Amino acid sequence: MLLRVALSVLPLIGTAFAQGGQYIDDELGISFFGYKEPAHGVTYGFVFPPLEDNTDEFVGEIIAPIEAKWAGVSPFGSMLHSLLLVAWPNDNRIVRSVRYTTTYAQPTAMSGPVLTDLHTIVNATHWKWVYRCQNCVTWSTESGPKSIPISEFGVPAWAYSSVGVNDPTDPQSTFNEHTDFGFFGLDYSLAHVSAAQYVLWANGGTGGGTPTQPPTTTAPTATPTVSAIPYDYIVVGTGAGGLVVADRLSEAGKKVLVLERGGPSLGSAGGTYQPAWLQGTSLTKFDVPGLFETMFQDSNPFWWCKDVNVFAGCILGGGTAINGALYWYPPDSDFSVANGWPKSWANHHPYTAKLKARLPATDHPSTDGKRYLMQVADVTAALLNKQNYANITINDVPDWKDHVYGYSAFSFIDGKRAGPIATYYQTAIKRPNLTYKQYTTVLNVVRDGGKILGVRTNDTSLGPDGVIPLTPKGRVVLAAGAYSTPRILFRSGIGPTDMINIVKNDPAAGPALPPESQWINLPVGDNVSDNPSINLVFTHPSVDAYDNWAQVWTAPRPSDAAQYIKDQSGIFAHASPRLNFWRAMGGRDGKTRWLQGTARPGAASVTTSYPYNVSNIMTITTYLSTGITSRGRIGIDAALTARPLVEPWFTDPVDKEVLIQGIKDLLVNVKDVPGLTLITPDNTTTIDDYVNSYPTGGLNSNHWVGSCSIGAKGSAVVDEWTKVYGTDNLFIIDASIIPTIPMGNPHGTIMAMAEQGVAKVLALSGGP
Ligand code: 6FA
Ligand code: ABL
Repeated sequence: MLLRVALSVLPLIGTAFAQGGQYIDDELGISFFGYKEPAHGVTYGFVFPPLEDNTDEFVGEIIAPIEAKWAGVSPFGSMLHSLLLVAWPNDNRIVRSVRYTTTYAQPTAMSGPVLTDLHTIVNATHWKWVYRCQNCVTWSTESGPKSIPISEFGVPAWAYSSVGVNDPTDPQSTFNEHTDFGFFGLDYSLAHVSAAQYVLWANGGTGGGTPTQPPTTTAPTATPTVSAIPYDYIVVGTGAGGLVVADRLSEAGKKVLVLERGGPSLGSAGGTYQPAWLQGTSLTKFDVPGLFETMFQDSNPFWWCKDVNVFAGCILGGGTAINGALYWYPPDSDFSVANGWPKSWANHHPYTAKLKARLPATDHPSTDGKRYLMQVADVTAALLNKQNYANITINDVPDWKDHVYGYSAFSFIDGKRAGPIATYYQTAIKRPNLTYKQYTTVLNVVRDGGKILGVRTNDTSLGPDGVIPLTPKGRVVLAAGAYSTPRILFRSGIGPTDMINIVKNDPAAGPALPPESQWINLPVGDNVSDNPSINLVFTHPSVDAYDNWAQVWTAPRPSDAAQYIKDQSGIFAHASPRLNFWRAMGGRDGKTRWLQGTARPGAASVTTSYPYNVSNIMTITTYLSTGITSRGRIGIDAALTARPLVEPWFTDPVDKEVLIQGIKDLLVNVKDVPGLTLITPDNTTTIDDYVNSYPTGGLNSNHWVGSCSIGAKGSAVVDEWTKVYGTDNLFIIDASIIPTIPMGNPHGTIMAMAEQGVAKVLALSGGP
């Protein structure tokens, strides 16, 4: 049992970590003082005779799921020079011993203590060992006597293994190092019962245990702990929102920890994943715009979040590392009161200006200033010209979104993906007051009522039980995205009761929940929207479908590859889109909805009875945008996978009518553009039938917003400061707080929103 790392040194610095309390063992009616460790579900309990009796003994228990091959506890809290109790099940019995060690090697039998088994249970799901330990409170060591601190606060340690001991029949069996360990706080001064009660239990009796204090099941108060470092701000997630927040908080001099569950993406940030043709360069799949379509074609797509059942990036940059990078400066409507924003948000211009200064848009991303593979833009412009659309530079006039088209604009710099990773992340990571931890997943926030004390992660090297604390006035900012932020909230006891109850039933996540009395009921997951989108596939003899992007990874056209490697110019400097357009539309409900189009070479799928030339295919995706009234709900299932519960597209039939009308209007002039042929849908399918039978998942645009909407108390999740209602110091700055679908593909709006959001967090008094 090598309790390595921190167990020998317990520098009792004041930070927060999981704290135990009183509970009743229902089977035995004994009230123990202890802790149910949430990661593995093992309970460690103790009860002592009256302090003044000074009897040098206690009654203890370990209750473990059957998966626990052995479990141990050090009531003193260290591995060295300490009484260590260890047990495991074998053949329906409990095998146990008291151990001791002076080095980080296998602990061996400890002389002095006397163990008596009081109750042992081994069944299909659990094992339980209730014992009396005499001569166990004080023991002698090489440097004098040591005692469990039975009159004050202690920090017991636990150890757990999923690997069995070498000889389970032998109480002194050797075993490998524990697979996990941690600590919890326990106020031993409260862990005493009357002499009569204690004597009953110490002799195998049961019953009589009554709660004398409300149970504390979670983490909570500021107490002594081990090595975890406290931070002023903990930012969870490095997507479009998180990186802006991390940069601005660290710029303001705060001590910031940024936690990201994924690994590196761009070459400049440590990424290395590249096709053979890029070997010898520092360019990765994520850097090269022309590799965008291969995000959907790769045999090992490690960048997707595996526990979110729509596309979401779990990698440095989040969605901005893997997206099409279409980038629009937000129009005023994106932050208007009419679209659900608090009045204090309406003037977004200063924040968009800050964003532009860091990340200017480009509609000619190739480093030589030329545009490449533009046939699709020409063909689509010819169609739109028949319908009185104006040709503009879209980001020059963000508010003009009716009957306009222009070249696709991107968040690329120097012919490479930039987004927030090549900009905000680069300045943030250089600051000594910012710490970045990748491959670290936040499971829940640790809280005492409305006060957040820290976050619990999957990395136990960062703090006891993976808990990383906040400084006394510290704050957490969640930026884990529209699906993962809600999941963190559910796992923290924040959200609708049905979602928290799913967490409660999960063996790993359930025990980390705060008591039900502290659950905070908020509409997390409601009010979700995403653009419904429909693909229209065409052919035109001028179009080069670029082999539908199928060759760009393994066999790129040699001259294009060479040109890109030379100076990041050419076709590979663009993602697939070439042209975008917008128009406004009235609906029979009197509301205005906007329609967006994106045109690109190639197609995700073709369904047609026409013969067609595959090398000439192109797609116009039509999206219904700002103004949609449909809303859905997202949440988690029993596996804690985040998913749509109510799909958000076309819950209002008027949305569908308007999109159908927009498609029909667009197609009216196809016959007027020589050579342009609509192949999907083909002439055997009406537009109404095509839209009505469209697979619902295919309507997904990956633009999820609204699951933690900003707005008024009672109907929203965060207030105008982006603070979660019912909490003192928990904030959200990501797509989830946006109440209404933005006008364009959203990462520009999300980053501008984050500029304004983090400014508000810094301005809100009471913080660090
Ligand atoms: N938006 C655009 O503006 N233009 C586009 O062209 C565009 N294309 C796409 C696209 O092609 C795809 C396939 C997808 C999925 C999205 C696209 N979007 C596009 C949408 C845009 O990327 C997203 O709207 C935007 O990135 C959302 O920004 P957020 O800040 O709200 O969230 P992210 O998902 O970007 O980042 C969340 C981060 O948190 C990730 O890094 C994730 O790994 C991390 N995370 C999640 N759970 C965590 C946890 N428990 N602990 C620690 N980290 C966690
Ligand atoms: C976006 O904003 C969308 O979220 C993406 O779906 C879209 O990319 C990009 N921008 C670029 O317009 C499409 C790909 O072009 C398709 O090949 C792919 O099938 C689709 O995403 C998947 O959703």
